[in-house]
Formats: sequence, C-alpha cells, structure tokens
Amino acid sequence: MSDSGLGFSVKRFIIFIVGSAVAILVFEGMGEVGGNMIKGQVSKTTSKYHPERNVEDRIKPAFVLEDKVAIANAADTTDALVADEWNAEGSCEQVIEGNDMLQFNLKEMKVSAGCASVTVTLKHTGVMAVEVMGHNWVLSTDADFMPVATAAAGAGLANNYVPVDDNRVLAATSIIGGGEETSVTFSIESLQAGDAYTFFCSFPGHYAIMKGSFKVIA
Ligand SMILES: [Cu+2]
Repeated sequence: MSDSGLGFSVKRFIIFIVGSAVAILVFEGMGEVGGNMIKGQVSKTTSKYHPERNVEDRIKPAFVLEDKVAIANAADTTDALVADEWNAEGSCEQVIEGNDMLQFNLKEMKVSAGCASVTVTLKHTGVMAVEVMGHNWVLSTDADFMPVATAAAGAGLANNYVPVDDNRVLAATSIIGGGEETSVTFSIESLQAGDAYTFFCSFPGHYAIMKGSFKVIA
C-alpha cells in the first residue's frame, strides 16, 4: 500500500466504506425496532385494535361528570314537581323559594278568590346571611310595587325592609337568611280577581330580579 501523502490510502477508504455501511444498517435496524415499538403502543391504545370493545365503549369519554348531571336532572325534576304541587293554581297554600343568586323559583303565583286566607311560605335555600342575601316576600299592586320597593330600603333590616304602617303593603313576611323559612297568612278579601299584583323581595336591589305576578283567580 502506498501513501499518497495526503492521508489517503485504499485501506482507510475501505474501512470508511464498511464503517458507513454498518452505521446505516444499525440506523435502519434501530428505526425498524422503534417503528415496531410505536406500532405496538398504538395497537394497545386505539380502539381500532380492540374489536372486543363496542362502539359505545370507544366513544365513551374517559371521565364523565355523572354526579353533576344527575344532580342537575334531579333539580330540574324536583323544581317542576315542587312547583306544580306547591304552586297549584288556586291553592291557598303557596310555597316559594329564594336562593343565594337573587332568584325566586316562581314567576307567578295564583290563588283562588275563594280562599278564606292565603298562606305564603318562603324558604331561603341558600346559605348566605340575612344581612348579605336576605329575602322576604312582599305583596303590593303592580302600581305600588316600585314606590314600595323604593321606600323599603329606608325601612331598614330592623323592619324587615318593609315600610312601617304602609297600607300599600298588602302582605309581607319577615326577612330571612340562608337555610331559614318564614310564612305569612293574610286575607285576600280586599284583592280583586283580575287585578294586577306583584310579589317581590324588598331587600335593597333585589326587587329588580326577585319579583313575579300574583293573581287571584275566580
Ligand atoms: Cu332578596
């Protein structure tokens, strides 16, 4: 073997070629192994390779908020049933709920003109304190609703946010906080079937949302 003097020799050239070939084979081999590993992983984790799993299983989310859905459904059902039962048209016993989100569960209450007296029970289903999220149930004519609601703020919590000795107030419960319940029984002798009455919560600011229509039906 002769040396060209430039560091080149046939021997080195052959070693380089053989070395490259080995490196390529090893690289290809590794690629094959890696590819098979990926394929194996894919077959384990995708449904396509699991014919024993049915379509429902495959599309079923891994994590389902079943409890939450069940609770929501239960609440819907309960609300509807309770509203039907409690708010039965013409019933002399009315039950209404208020919550921590400034909501009454009823938009309308209908009592019969034949009721000797009407009892409205208010349940506060929330947890917030009376000073923060107090609710009451106040009845007035539609026309008196705004003036009474405005005057209520001045009456203060000590007076249940109900103007004192104000004959525009047709009925009113005391004001309650979360978890409490109160009721008022009143005569509807002075109320006229067909006239427009409004019930509302007179806690300052609540009347804008917490209100509904009260009707006396013949
Ligand atoms: Cu309120």
